[in-house]
Amino acid sequence: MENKKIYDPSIKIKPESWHLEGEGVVESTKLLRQLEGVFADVDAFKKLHPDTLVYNVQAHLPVKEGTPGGLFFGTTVIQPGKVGNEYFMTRGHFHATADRAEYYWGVQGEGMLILMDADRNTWAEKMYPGSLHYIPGGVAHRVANTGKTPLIFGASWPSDAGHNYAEIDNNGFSARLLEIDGKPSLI
Ligand code: S6P
Ligand code: ZN
Repeated sequence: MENKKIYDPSIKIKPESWHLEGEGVVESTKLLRQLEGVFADVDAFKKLHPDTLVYNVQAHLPVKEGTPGGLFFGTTVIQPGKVGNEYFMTRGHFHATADRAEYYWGVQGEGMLILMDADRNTWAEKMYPGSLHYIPGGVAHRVANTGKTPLIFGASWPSDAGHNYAEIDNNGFSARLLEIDGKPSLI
């Protein structure tokens, strides 16, 4: 950076969709077939098209993953849908550096942030435009879209947090968010 020079930011967020545009944005998508074993109802899972889009993530990673002191920023869009009576949701994870915290916030749509501590106590917080969620270190997090439109949420997390997916892949959360009598319930 040059002394006294005024710059345009190298990255921008679209005001409505929170779509990220600019340098260093990485994108990934999760199709249903990449979420085998995540949903409880195996028969319902097999009946859906394996290429169904469940969610996509954009992330701005200005430093190398693992660098202490940096921050990452992301936008996740989860499509509406269910596998049986279980809402479309993210895979969910603890952080690899377990004590690292994260913020999530609701941008569009309706959903639920599902949280589980190291003792496997599971609870949830409602997500909607403007909801803000502090996820303490040591708490696994997953988001479900409980609405009829795409759920968009933002996230920011430390660049040395990393992801521990194995714990959730192997043991899941201790409760699932199911639609019971038309309403989301943790079962
Ligand atoms: C990263 C942050 C989010 C998630 C994204 C997808 O720490 O929590 O960007 O990666 O919402 O969820 P998951 O569980 O598939 O990584
Ligand atoms: Zn995280």
